[in-house]
Amino acid sequence: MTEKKKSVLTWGVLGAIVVAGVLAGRCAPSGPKGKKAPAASSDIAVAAQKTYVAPGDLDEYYFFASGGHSGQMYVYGVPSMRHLSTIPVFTPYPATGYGFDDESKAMLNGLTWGDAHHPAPSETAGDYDGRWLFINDMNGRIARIDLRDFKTKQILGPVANVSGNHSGAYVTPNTEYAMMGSRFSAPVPKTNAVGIDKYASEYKGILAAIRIDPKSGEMSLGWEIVTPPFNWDLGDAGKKVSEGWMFWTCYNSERATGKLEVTASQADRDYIAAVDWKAAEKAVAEGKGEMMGGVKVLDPRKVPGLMYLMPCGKSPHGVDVSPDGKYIIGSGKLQGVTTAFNFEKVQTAIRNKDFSGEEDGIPVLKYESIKDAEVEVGLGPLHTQFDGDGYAYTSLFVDSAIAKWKLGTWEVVDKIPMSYSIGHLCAAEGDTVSPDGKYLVGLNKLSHGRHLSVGPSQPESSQLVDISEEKMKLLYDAFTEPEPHYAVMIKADKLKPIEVYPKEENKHPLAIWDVKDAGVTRTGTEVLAKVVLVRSTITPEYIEVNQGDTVKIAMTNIEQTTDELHGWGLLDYNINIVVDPGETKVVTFKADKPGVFAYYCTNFCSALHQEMQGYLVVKPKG
Ligand code: K7E
Ligand code: CUA
Repeated sequence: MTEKKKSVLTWGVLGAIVVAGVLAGRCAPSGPKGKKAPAASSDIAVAAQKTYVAPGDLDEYYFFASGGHSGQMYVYGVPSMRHLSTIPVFTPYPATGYGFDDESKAMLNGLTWGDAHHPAPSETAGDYDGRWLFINDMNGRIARIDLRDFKTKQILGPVANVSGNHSGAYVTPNTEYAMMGSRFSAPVPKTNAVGIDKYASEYKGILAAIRIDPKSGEMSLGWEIVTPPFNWDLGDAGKKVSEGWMFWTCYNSERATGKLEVTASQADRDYIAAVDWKAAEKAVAEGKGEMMGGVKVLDPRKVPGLMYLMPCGKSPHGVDVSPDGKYIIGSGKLQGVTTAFNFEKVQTAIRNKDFSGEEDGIPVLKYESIKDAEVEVGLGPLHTQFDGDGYAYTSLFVDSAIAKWKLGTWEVVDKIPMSYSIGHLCAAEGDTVSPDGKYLVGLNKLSHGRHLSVGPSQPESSQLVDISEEKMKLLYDAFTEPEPHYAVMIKADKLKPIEVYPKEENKHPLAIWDVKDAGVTRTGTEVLAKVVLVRSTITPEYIEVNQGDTVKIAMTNIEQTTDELHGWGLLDYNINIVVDPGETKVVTFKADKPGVFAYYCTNFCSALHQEMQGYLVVKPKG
């Protein structure tokens, strides 16, 4: 290869990073396209080297991004920002057959979408332990993904009384609880259809805790707290010195209805709720909760010490607890500062009854007494993440930038523009007791022409930032499907996913491991077909039933080889199953359409994949 060709090739590789723009000037989203200031080529070369993961090499981190209203979870590698996998959670996903087989269909329970915002890995002593990943759905649900196989294992909810569960799924430092909350206060119970004119008095906010079994990860209803009709927005669990407490932000403490962008911004301050969850546990154990919709609901008026309100800049969004648990960071999202509240001062104010008022009997702590600093981060602070060196990183929606500042000295030391309009941000293990620093991803709401046009439905942009040095440096632009809100970054070596389901672990009652056990049995109008999937045959290759029969197909992929998935797609019946190696899946349906219908393996598995097919014959009724 000539030198010239080589350099052209190198620049081809680097081109992708050029687009990322180490430049990223603060061009307004409406600015002219394709006119970007040239970056210094040395910066580009450094960025390229830092993000380039050579063929065969592996990324250093897993990056789990919520899929927003796609209802899914996207998995990327960092620093390459390559999309590795999509984990369907609240939405059927034909690629993995999710939502088609009996089990996943039952889990979705008729709902075909969700709005998933905040993933939360399980923690032990405040650190990611690599076992599970929880994620909220606005529709009052929470899901658990098992990180052993990257599959959704449980969906809990819709949980009674919760309306618009935005403020989850933050978990406590030893995964005792995940959090929930009502963004849209409603009558409790919701079936009590009181008119909106009674909003201020009859509508109620709900904060909720979902119990997690420490061995199995199984979620169950914990308890709820009934609150004034605020809009509970985000949450975080206390850690270390603040362990045992949960925090939630709210907007609209005005209890207004209609034109909220104006009416809910009248007061100077809204609140961060501070809830002593150990006190909640105790109160529930003492029988102080009232059973409503199958869950114990606590009234803070009847449980003194349960809940306090910390005044915060108006209309706050995120609330984030520092790695040592000392500071609670909350920002009015219309302001230019973020407040660092001091947990010890909160405790002192509680002891001294240093209150400035109350809301329906819930004491409001005095702002001046509990804050340590107002940090001048810039306009529109939303969310904060941390590194291991005592720095905090706050996303600025209005400024479209990230501010880096020091905990304790409150000095803003650096800023980097984001393209464009950053929402959440995610640092490596940046919400744990021991953040890694290194990488930070800005989860931007707009991508705005920094990619080939794909029509009006544009992707979002996620920008990778190097935070290993004093100055933040933009490394890479990745484009993602809508819509990551929050994401978490986990050190890759913490996860040890399996690649096949070991045969000896498959305890499914309908599993078979030998083609001679495959076949069809009938009990009245119920037909059971035990099916073996293995390269390159579906056994049996012919299934005959009568119109009106209930047909149950139990298929086992008897492969024990990595990546040897098989599918079972049944034409005209809208059935699409994908079975991983060593797995058994069941689908039950009514054979209501007479005729001959082909089924075939949908997942390319061998040179003779095309031959992996069969027929379902449905004989018409007499
Ligand atoms: Cu988009 Cu956490 Cu739902 Cu902030 S949330 S940006
Ligand atoms: Cu099995 Cu394709």
